[in-house]
Formats: sequence, structure tokens, C-alpha cells
Amino acid sequence: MTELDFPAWLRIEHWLNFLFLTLALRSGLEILATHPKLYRRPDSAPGTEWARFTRKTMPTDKLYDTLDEEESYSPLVALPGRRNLGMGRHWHFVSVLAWIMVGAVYYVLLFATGQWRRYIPTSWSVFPQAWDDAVTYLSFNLPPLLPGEPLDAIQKLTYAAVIFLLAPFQILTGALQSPAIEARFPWAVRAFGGRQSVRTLHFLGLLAFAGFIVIHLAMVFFWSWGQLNALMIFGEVRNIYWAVALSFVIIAAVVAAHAAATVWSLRRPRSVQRRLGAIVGPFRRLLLRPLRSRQDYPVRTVSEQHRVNGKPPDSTEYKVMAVHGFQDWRLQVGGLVEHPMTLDLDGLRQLGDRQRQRVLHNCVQGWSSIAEWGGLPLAELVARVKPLPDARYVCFLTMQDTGRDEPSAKGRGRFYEVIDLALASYPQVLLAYEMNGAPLPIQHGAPLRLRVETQVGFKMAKWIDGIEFVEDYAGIGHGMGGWREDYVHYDKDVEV
Ligand SMILES: Nc1nc2c(c(=O)[nH]1)N[C@H]1C(S)=C(S)[C@@H](COP(=O)(O)O)O[C@H]1N2
Ligand SMILES: [Mo]
Repeated sequence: MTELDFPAWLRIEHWLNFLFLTLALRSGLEILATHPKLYRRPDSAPGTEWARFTRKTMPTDKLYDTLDEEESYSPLVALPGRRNLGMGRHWHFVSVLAWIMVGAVYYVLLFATGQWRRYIPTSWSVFPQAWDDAVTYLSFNLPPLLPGEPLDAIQKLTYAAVIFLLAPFQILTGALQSPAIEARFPWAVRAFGGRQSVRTLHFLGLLAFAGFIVIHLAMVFFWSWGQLNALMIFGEVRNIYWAVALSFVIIAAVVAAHAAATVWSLRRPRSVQRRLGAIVGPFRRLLLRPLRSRQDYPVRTVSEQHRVNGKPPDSTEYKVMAVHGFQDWRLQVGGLVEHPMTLDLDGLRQLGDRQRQRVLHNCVQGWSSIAEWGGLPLAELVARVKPLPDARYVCFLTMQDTGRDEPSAKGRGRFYEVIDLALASYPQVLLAYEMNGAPLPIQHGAPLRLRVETQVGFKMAKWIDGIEFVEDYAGIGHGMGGWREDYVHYDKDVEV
């Protein structure tokens, strides 16, 4: 039988796991900060949260949107802290990818070498033994190790639970928050009690990991810091002084990595956006881009109060248009197309049959709501205007001037978003002029907004008045593929 010792691969895996898991935890807290409330109901209705991690209270006498609810956490707890969801997302996805790869190698090696026996019990006797161990710990004594094994019974069961249950659970509840996965497998989300239950479970998983790390460190400390670190560094109990010193060097290196990631993100977010985006991009395109939305939520699940992100245009022109039912509104469709068009609302309605879809909306902040949207499939507009062969992207221009309408936002200028032209042929990619059977309300984008059900909410530009087919988006705004990409450093392709 394999000796349950500490081979080099196991020691390396242990420390890499420490690095990536802590990066994932801190960046996870950054994501939480952007909507620091947890709900049971999938509509995240204001006031129904079961937990909140913010002292902010929302006004009852004036309009607010979910941007106003964002919290700023300290860089000591969140990566990078200070209201940088874009950065938090990049770090979360990159560290999670790395953590999953490290974990996959770990699984393979555990089973290939027979080391799995250190965690997975082969006899029932480990359970009564674990009970005895618990009693022993509670009386502030150390229980015996299992014969011929490196762990006591309760440790063995705890590690097994963390490695074989908690880790996969956290990956699953994370994956189930990807709009593309949710759109393709709506039943899976509902099996967990809905989008917000999944988010809650993912948060509880975070607490479980954090609790595990704290208890693990405390135990190593009280059991014997020197000996146990010698095992994890040299693979055997020797050079205790070196082991203690090296353990602090390793911990300092991990802390330095965190500090570097934090400072880099706070000082040069564009460079983080480009570098980390380039790592995550191929995985998104390979794994998530092929997924097609298959949502058809039952009527009774439609949210009474769909949440709102973004403030409507505050110009006189817009308000006059709104008073007149948007009769004077015109949509300019142009760029690299054979047949540019100018459409009013009737013209748009007559371009094709109205399509309806009852779907879950996922905001990048973490809240969700369900609504029925009605409008013209983007594919039908594309078929009319006939993009030229060079056209690769569609840019949606809006009437919202962010500097004027959302003064607390980090950027200026007209809100716009770019999507790949290829997405136009996807199911449920819609130019919506109706919501829940009525004309689109102002706060939800009247008279026209985009719906791309496999992506995160910020791509779905509201208050649209222009659609341009373009070859490249590098020359638009700051060239990152949308207003949010330009100013708050999100990725352009957001199936997660
Ligand atoms: N013009 C414009 N469109 C926008 C936004 C915005 O701020 N301005 N916010 C986006 C974000 S982040 C989300 S989550 C959705 C919210 O849509 P809703 O308000 O209808 O729920 O709109 C998107 N479209
Ligand atoms: Mo959003």
C-alpha cells in the first residue's frame, strides 16, 4: 500500500491552493460589495434581503438605482477594494481558473498515487473515532493520529469534506451564476431554489472556506507549527528552525502577491483589464459562447418590481419625446450595411413579428429579476440592413449622457455597448420595445433596449437611438467595447 507521506507534488499543490483560494476569497468579497445583500427570492425585491453587509439605507422619497447601493470595502478585505467591481471580477475569474486547474491536477495525482486513502475512509470505524476526537479536542487535548496515517479521524473527514464536497459545490454554485449557463439550463438554477439561492449558497461556501482556513491555521499553530510545516515543506520532520522560517517566507510571498495584485489594480486598472481579460477570454469563448438561451419562465415567476440600473436621460428632448409616446423618436441604423435605415417606433414594429420571452435578468452586481420582454429579434433587423462582409460588431448608441444623468458614475459621455455581430443570430437576442405586455417603461429603457439573454445585464443598452455596424470598436470611446468596459473595466464578452 502507498505510504501516506508528503510527496513533493502534494506540498506544492498545498501552497498553490493557499494562494489561489485566498485570491478567490478576496475578489469574491469585492463582487459581494457591489450589491451587499442576499436574498431568497429570485427577484431581489428591495427590502426582502435576509442578510446585508452595508450600513447604507436607500431613500424612500426619490428615485435610486442599484448603482447607489454599491459599497466600498477596504483593500484589506476585498481585492482590490474601493468599489472596483471590474477588477474584482478579473481577479475572481483568473484565480478561480487557476484554482480549478491546480485542483484537477491534485485529484488526478491523489488517485494515481493511492494518496486518496489519506482522505477517503475505507472503514466505518472512522466515524465513532471522529466523535471521540471531537470530545478530546473539546477538552483541549490532541487526539491520536489514525494508525499509519498522517491525520486523526476528524481531520480526515474534514479534509475529505472540503476537497470532495465543498470545492465542487463552490465551483457548481459559481458556474450556475453565469448568465449563459443559467440561460441554457434554467432548470438547474431552479433546482437550487433560484438565482438568489444559488448566490446565497455560494456565499455560504465562501464562509465555509474562510472558517476552514482559520481553524486549520489555529490547529497547525497549537499542534506544532514547526513539525507540521516541516512536513509540508521538506516532506518530513527535520530542520524545524528552517521549516518555521520558510513557512513565514512562503506566507510573506503570498501576502506580497495579494498586495501586488491590489496595488496594480488600484493604480493601473486598464493594464489588469487587458492582461487578465486575455487569460479568461478564450475560456469564455470556448466553454460559454456556444450556449444558447432556452428560457421560458412561467408567468407566475415574473417579478412584481423589476430592479433598475442606470438613470434615464435627463434632457428636455427626451422628456418631450416621452410625453408624446416617443412619436418623435428615430432609430438610426447604419455603418457597414447595404441598406441604412431610419425607423420610428411603428416602422420598427412593422419590420417583423413581435417576439416575446420570459427570462431572468442578471446584473453584474449580483441581483436578478424576471420579466417578459417583447420586441424585434435583432436578426430580423440584420436581415433587412444587410451588413457588409467587413462588419463584425454591432454598436448600440443611447440617449443617456452619463456625465449628466449619472453624475456619481466614474465616466462621462454617451452610454454605448458593442456586441459581436455573430450574437445577432442567437435565440432571444431582442430589440425590446415592450416589457410585461406594456410599452417599455422609461426606467427600463423606453422606447428601445437590447436583450442578450446569455450575457450580463450591462451589455443590454437602454434608451437606444442608434445602431452601427462596425469592423472594429477600438476607435469608439476608449476602445474597450462599451461604456462600462471603458470606465469600470468590465470585459466586453460577458457570458459570466
Ligand atoms: N443606457 C444604459 N443602459 C443600461 C445601463 C445604463 O446605466 N445605461 N445599465 C445596464 C445594466 S448594468 C443593467 S443590469 C441593465 C438593467 O436593466 P433594467 O434597469 O431594465 O433592470 O441595464 C443596462 N443598460
Ligand atoms: Mo448591471
